Amino acid sequence: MSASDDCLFCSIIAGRIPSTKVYEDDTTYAFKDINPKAKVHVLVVPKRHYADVAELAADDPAELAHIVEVAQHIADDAFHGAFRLVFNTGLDAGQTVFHVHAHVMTGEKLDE
Ligand code: DGP
Repeated sequence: MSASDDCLFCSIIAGRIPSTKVYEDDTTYAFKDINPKAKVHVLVVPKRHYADVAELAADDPAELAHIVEVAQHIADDAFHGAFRLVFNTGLDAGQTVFHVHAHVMTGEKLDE
């Protein structure tokens, strides 16, 4: 779970790679997805490096709960509190960046 220089999202959190910040606090960073799948599509990540949501849940469940709170705040602002939360976990589930990230999709009525 150590942060690595070659982790894309560690580089974004550190500001070495630009991103459009939506929210930040001591433990958590949120930024717009580069390839949005909804009107509002934000990635919420812990600043500490964990490969996926299972690793985060095992080591720091409070941070996982906090990520859900941040998602709720984003949706409260964007779309009366309604949102979709997705954690792709594992290559075969479509995970491409191995720093855990919640996809928060909101801002419009979503397909079922
Ligand atoms: P996943 O497939 O679940 O690992 O999602 C990775 C997401 O990360 C994908 O929706 C696109 C997004 N993404 C990849 N590279 C960048 C980047 O450099 N900047 C931003 N803002 N998003 C990125």
